Amino acid sequence: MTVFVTGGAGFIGSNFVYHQLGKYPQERVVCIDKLTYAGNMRTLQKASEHDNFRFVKADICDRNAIFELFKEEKPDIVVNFAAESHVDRSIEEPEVFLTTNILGTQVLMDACREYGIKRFHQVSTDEVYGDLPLNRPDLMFTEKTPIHTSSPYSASKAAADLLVQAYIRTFKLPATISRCSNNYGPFHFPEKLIPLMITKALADKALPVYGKGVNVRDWLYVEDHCKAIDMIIRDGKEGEVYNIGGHNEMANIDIVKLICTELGKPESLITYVEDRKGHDLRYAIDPTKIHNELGWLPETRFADGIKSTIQWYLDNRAWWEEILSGEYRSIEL
Ligand code: NAD
Ligand code: TDX
Repeated sequence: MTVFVTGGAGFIGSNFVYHQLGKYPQERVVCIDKLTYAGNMRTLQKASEHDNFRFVKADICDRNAIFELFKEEKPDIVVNFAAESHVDRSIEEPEVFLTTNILGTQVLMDACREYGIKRFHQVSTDEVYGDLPLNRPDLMFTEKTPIHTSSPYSASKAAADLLVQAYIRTFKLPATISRCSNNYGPFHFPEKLIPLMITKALADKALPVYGKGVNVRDWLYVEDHCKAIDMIIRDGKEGEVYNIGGHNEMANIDIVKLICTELGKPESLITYVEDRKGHDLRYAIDPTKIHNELGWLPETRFADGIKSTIQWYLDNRAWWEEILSGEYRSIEL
């Protein structure tokens, strides 16, 4: 069995690489990553010591390179994590989001059609459903919630989802889609809320909270996401969408205060800054389908996951300091 993991030098993709190599050491994992600012070879250092792991630097939009790799490796399963993933960057510069997130997905699916595949899995996001009001805790996103996007990022992910569904129907591509809530855990790039606040607090720098900090996200420990994807690619039904979420809604400000408490830093570091344009109010995933069909349940309680994540950033200072200094861009393994 050969599994292609695109975007495996990023946050969730790398956690998935380690999950696969740990659980199925006899299977081959080929990581394809362009190494944008979000990709980091240091993250894959341990993986690269594994006999069944191969890293290929390539852009998923590069049709020739991708087709060549499919021809050579004949993957059984492709899991597409590769994407531009940061909402704020999509507001500043939308174009690369459309190129990578939509056209890159198309190239991968065309290669799957050309060379044959057991399963193509698209890693999507809860952001394709738009947002929910803060005063209606009874509402949640199900797989039937209409697509309704807010940012160029979420619009590009939704466009990719529609394209995957078109390939499923038109070309009978054996594909699945998962839409997950906010992840946290090791190797999270320090531009996203949790790692940004941890690394800034450790340096006694201001903690920039957008607006009033009341926006709510549904946080899931990254390993639980990886386990869910593993279940979907092996036992999930072709053509289906699966929501993945932790039933763990938290307001941003409460997360930032918790990080201050855990690190023994004063809340006076918190600085309220201009709100994100089009800022989604609340995300909440209903994961009933994946629970009923595949038996998946989140295993890590937020109280434990956030503690071990903070500890990981304390134990792995070199990893994020190399990012802050920019040195990580020139690492070769
Ligand atoms: P990330 O930004 O940490 O990593 C993205 C990776 O993709 C990087 O290694 C980058 O180098 C690579 N990449 C970017 N453009 C590429 C291209 N054209 N060709 C090849 N590689 C390319 O992102 P992440 O947080 O790990 O997210 C992974 C996936 O999960 C994304 O598709 C994202 O939309 C989705 N997702 C993320 C979250 C979250 O909370 N982080 C939640 C739900 C869904
Ligand atoms: O400095 C900040 N201050 C702040 O208040 C940052 C970076 C964020 N925020 C707020 C904005 C959001 O309400 O924190 C919340 C979380 O922000 P991000 O970490 O940027 O994540 P979000 O916008 O929720 O998107 C994430 O979850 C869905 C991922 O980045 C996406 O890739 C995923 O699809």
